[in-house]
Amino acid sequence: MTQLRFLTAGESHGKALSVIVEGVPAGLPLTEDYIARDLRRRQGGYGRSKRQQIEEDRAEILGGVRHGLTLGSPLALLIANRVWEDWQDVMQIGPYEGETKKLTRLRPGHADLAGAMKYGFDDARNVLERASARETAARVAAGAVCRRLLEEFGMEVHSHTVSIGDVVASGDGEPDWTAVEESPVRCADAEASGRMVAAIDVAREAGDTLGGIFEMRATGVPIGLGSHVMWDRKLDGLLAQAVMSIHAVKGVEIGRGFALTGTPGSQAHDVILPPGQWQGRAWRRETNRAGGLEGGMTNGEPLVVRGALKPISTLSKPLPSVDLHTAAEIRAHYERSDVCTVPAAGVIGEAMVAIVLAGAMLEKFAGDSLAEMKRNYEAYIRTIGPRGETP
Ligand code: EPS
Repeated sequence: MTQLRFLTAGESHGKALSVIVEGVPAGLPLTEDYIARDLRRRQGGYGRSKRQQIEEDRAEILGGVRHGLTLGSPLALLIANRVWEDWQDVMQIGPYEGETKKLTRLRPGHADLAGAMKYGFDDARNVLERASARETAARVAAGAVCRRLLEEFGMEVHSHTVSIGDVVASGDGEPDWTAVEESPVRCADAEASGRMVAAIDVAREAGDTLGGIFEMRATGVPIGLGSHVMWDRKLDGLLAQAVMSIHAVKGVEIGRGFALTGTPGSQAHDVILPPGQWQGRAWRRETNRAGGLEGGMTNGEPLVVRGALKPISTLSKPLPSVDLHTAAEIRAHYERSDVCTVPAAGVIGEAMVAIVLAGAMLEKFAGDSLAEMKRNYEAYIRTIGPRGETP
């Protein structure tokens, strides 16, 4: 059984989102304010819909914490949906006497059609309510808990926007994280940031949407998380699944991933430096093209994972489609929508990376309490020098 697991529940316009996180060790300091910071970051970013002006996401801790410290029991978190006030009829939980309008104008690119076929629905609302990326608020709350755990081991997870539409940020390597957080599109390149905002304005004006690429970077990651021995223990595979599961993601890349395919092997790998150049940390590399992962394991370099987000499928100038009931040609459904969610996707990506890393840390340094986990971690760290020096 995995050491750490989480489950989310709740519909986009239902009463609330909820999440249970199980496997967090006892003794971890955790507050609602800490989780709120990431929830706020997820709601930001230029190009979001009016929905974000309605919601003010905050996770209430319902269980698993006492006097500011986790108990080792499951954490239960609740995020209210403010829109619920206006959706109580449409989303009523008990049997409904009246008529609510069925949603039948299928949106190409959304889960509407396949979901309705699979679950036997004649109302696509039953699909879209859960397929909605609103669910990522619950993931980000779970991710914040995991981030808190990782911090105890000196690990940090950041993200930034690499591209939106055809505007690509310049610069390689670690961006200035303060500049990222200050940018309306979470991009450290100020000039590209301005052009991204302009591109979003053009798309909005045209009734269109924009996708892009977001990148997560985790630092302080110890060597040896994950494993080479079995396919479902490889950390790169677990990270790929986690990031791919974010709504609208169509591609995941680790390190220089796709670009390496056009590079000879002599220039594709990360030379292992001699101890004289280690600067305080064992086994330094000259470069980090592998994105901190070799053989399905972390190699001590920063983890670099990218996600490719397709443009949002709900368009204010809807695409041609057909009706779910009659198959008549119509235009797809539109109520309101985001124009671009790449900045938010980075924050969600951080959460997914933090969740996978926390799981890998718990697998390797298992402990029922944070103190026990730290003892296991420190004992391992003492063993990772050159074998001739290992105690
Ligand atoms: C979404 C549609 C929009 C987004 C929503 C995701 O919601 P609504 O239909 O209420 O305008 O705003 O994202 C969020 C609510 C959120 O918090 O991220 C979709 O169809 O995926």
